[in-house]
Amino acid sequence: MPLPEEKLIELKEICKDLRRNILKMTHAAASGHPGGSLSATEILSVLYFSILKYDPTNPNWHERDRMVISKGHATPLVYSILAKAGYYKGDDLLTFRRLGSPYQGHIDRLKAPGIETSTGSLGHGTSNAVGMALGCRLDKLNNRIYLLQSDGELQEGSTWEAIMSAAHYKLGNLTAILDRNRIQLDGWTEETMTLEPINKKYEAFGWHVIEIDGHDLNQIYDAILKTKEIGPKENKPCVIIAHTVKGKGVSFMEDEVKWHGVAPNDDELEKALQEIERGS
Ligand SMILES: Cc1ncc(C[n+]2csc(CCOP(=O)(O)OP(=O)(O)O)c2C)c(N)n1
Repeated sequence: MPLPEEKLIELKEICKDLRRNILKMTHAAASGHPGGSLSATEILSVLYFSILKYDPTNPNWHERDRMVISKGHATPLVYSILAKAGYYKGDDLLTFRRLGSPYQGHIDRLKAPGIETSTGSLGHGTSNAVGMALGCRLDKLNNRIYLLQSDGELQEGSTWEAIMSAAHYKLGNLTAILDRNRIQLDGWTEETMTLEPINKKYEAFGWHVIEIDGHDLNQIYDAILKTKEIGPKENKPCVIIAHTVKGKGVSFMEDEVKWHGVAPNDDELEKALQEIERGS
């Protein structure tokens, strides 16, 4: 099912705004992770503004959906989106990565409201999400657990233990979205440690798999709705393999390994903001 036209327009504007913030925050901090924030912008925008059940005035609302961000370095995106969702005023986002700021370089659930679980050490989010899915099922909650995974962290063995247990426990309330941007910290995943065929691996582990263009808002929305139906019907966890581009939206950052963890300087910021403005 496609997004309503008005929603689609709204989400496109939100994505532009988030991209501006990602660039400004990393520029102000002179450090951070723009590449993997820009690749996941559409995924998290659809989740936070069309799918997830939450209440920013009551972050611990028991019935909420759980959103686990396993790629805990994508902080410029996560804080920008939580500010937009109403968790923070957002006027202090430029304190990002400063001593004492709630907006630390890796997400910390004790510092910033709306963070479901602290991550940053890769390979922990999937097992956290599995535990939450089991807990919510025990509590008979009518909610879902969403998990944003990175492709680099599929090289962590603990991730596959969690993937195996999700299928064993028939966690139909769990949807993972894999940000398949093909680049990790200092190289292409397939050169560093081959991951493919990812779809067959998930299938072999008992998951339902959907593959999409991870920058197409309609495809993201439609795929998530499908997992909400298929998961509980087949008693299976679902994964959406979202094919994305690291650094998406800024021509000189796209598909460039360097921009995993480097901040733009003054000139680069200006050029990048102009590109975002033009929507090119
Ligand atoms: C256990 C662990 N080892 C190493 C690192 C250092 N590190 C930070 S990000 C990263 C990889 C980034 O690639 P990916 O996980 O695919 O993230 P994305 O491209 O989506 O930003 C690594 C190895 C880490 N955070 N955790």
